[in-house]
Amino acid sequence: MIILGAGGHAKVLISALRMQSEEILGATDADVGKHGRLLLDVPVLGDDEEILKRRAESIYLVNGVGGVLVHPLRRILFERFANRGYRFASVTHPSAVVGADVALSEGSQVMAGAVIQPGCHIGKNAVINTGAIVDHDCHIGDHAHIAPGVTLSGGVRVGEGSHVGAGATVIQGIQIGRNSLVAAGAVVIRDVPDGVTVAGVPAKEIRATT
Ligand code: JB3
Repeated sequence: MIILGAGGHAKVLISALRMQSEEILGATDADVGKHGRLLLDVPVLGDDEEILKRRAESIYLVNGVGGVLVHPLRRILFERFANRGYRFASVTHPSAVVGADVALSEGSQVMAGAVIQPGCHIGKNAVINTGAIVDHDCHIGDHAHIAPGVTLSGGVRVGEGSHVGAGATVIQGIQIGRNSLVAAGAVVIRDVPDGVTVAGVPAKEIRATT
């Protein structure tokens, strides 16, 4: 496995992968100042050219860049390498609880202490971060990020590329559009359209995201 990015999110992933004894060749990073250093015990090999030196079928990639909306680098990296035939591993921390018949898509990441109840779909390259609760029959779109401590009640849909901020609560059956941002701590009791930011209790639209 090779991890893309050598920052905070990558460190958390390395910790999860180590608990499953996965072999990690190294990480890549755009910052030359990190090249040759260690992230935990994993060497930073160089930039993303290090990946292209290896045949797509010979390695799995792990997307170590966490951010979704401010700059959609996480999505860009996933698409750049997936389009060249590279495969992204799905990572689930051993302490996460993943219910029966949950569908985890390519490159999805479920962090420590997260709970995903039955009937959920987690899209490609999506993150269910530390301690988040995703209750039954939720649909999390590709490239979406559910931040630490979020609670999604039953049957919530989160659109592609959206970010639900730390500690937010979304009541049952709500639909959140694509590329939208739910601010940290918000309580969402109405549907959220595409491309907007909502904040507060109850959450209200405060601006367009893009
Ligand atoms: O809130 C939590 C629990 N986690 C946050 C996570 C979701 O997002 C975390 O606190 C941070 O806010 C953020 O983590 P992330 O994405 O690891 O950010 P940072 O620590 O800044 O590391 C990003 C790394 O990606 C940096 O070392 C960049 O140099 C590197 N990078 C930038 N462009 C790149 C590229 N790496 C590769 N391989 N390729 C690039 O094109």
